[in-house]
Amino acid sequence: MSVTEKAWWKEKIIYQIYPRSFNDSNGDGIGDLRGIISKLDYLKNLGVDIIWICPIYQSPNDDNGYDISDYRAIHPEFGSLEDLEELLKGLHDRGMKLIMDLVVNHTSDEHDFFKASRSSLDNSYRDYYIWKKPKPDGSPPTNWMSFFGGSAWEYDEASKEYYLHLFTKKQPDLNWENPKVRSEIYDIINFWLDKGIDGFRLDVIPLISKRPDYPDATQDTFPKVIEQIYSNGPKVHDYIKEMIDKSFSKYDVMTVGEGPGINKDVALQYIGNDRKELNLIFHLDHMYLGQGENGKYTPTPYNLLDVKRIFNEWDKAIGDEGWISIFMDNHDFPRMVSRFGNDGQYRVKSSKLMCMLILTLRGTPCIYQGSEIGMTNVAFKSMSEYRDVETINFYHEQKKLGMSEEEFLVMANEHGRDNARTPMQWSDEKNAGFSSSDKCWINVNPNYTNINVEACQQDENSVLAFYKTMIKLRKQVDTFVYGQYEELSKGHNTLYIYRRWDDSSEYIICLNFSAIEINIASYLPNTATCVLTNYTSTSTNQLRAWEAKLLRIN
Ligand code: ISL
Ligand code: CA
Repeated sequence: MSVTEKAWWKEKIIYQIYPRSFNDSNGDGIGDLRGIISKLDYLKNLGVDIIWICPIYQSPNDDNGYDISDYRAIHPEFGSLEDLEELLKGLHDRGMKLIMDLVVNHTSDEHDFFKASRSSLDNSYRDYYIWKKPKPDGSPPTNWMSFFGGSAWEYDEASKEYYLHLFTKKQPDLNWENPKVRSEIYDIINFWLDKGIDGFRLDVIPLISKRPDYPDATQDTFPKVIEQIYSNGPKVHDYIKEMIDKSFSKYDVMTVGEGPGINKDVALQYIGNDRKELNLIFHLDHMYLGQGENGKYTPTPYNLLDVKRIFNEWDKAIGDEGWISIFMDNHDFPRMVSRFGNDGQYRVKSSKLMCMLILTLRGTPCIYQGSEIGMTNVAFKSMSEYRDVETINFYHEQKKLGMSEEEFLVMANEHGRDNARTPMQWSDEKNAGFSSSDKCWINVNPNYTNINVEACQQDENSVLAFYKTMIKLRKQVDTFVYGQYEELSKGHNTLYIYRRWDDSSEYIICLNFSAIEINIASYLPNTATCVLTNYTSTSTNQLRAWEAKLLRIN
């Protein structure tokens, strides 16, 4: 049997915090660092170890902090540097770790670098960003589309050139070809690592190297365009290696790359043990399922077979040579119980099923805030409730094409990023206990009266209780971390049954992604004992509606 190298970041469990929506300590309607500090015991008790916190730096918030105007300053709405240091100490005192978000493909257009860069053609910061002349007819240099709709090029009247922004026009892409840019970035990374943080999640890291010939996009879906044009440029590995060499290698920290466009065929170039690049990645193949020509607002159908195929192919492609994170949602995608489970009648059952899935697949689990209580998509009633720039931009585009608000809302309520960004539901009190303010930055999901942490804590069969049990189990049994993986239910469109095994033990995980009860005897050996199910009683060979069963093979 082949052997996987051991590492602390393979054995621990990541919990992702979206700070604006986690907990508001001072009643201004915006979550903040002191709000997180006051929930550290909750997190410890849940059993998670690595807290990844989305950007908290100075930012005009065009993309909620993913547009940074000062990398060394904390945004006052989140608190101060002292608060961050206290948070870090609070985590370390509890034996937990902190990783921050590093967004260095682009800055805010309000960053001093960009202000200088756009000020004139001969400013010394001009080539910190990517400027190109228009085509002879005045149109943008390429047909590239931004991730958030419209052209990825913005015309600058003063200098008569376009600058590149793969995201919003307030997020100009840095020019990594320029060694001065790279060295500024390494200084920023070291500034934070010197404070003692435990690593970074590297935002859109495969996008930092651009194709020098700037080819037009020709693929027919947006995820394919990402692979063809935006991701995995020719120098990306030189840059990552240099970054590791100049900063990360000097510290015992983890690096997790966010990987739009990193497919299974190129993954090992980033995470292969021999490459000395990133520790692990969040690949987005399963998240991008269903995206058509212009992305999520031109949807295409998919099903469980596609999800399983992606997990199977990735596991095979990586083997013992590298490592990934396992997650089914984050701040950019709908809530996993609404997307892959059943958030109606079977919300509790299917939330537990999703929990068993992410905690028993092969890779470091990442739990997004609120999943542990089964939070769902929100179904806003009006576009005025939406805050996300992506949703709003696409709305304006679709409106021009004749779509009504009602029609667009149906799509936004299914695909929009704000589904995951409504405030954490702590209790059935005002604003779900998230904030004492009369107005939160985004509305609370009205289902908080029923779905909240306090209610879960009073119920021994709650989603939260199930998470705690699964987290303990994952940590007790090495097989779930390092063991091999194989799907047993290939070709079945509602069953996901797989085994995890090593020299010491073997488990079979049986997940029913439907409300139809089914006999699974043909998948099981005679010697299976049930360790855990999301039902209160056990049943031998039947898998009931949305049942998740963990079996030990003796
Ligand atoms: O959000 C997405 C789909 O709706 C993704 O395509 C997302 O844009 C992509 O995964 C990159 O995401 C990251 O960088 C963005 C930021 O808006 C996201 O929040 C972040 O996770 C730009 O910094
Ligand atoms: Ca606040």
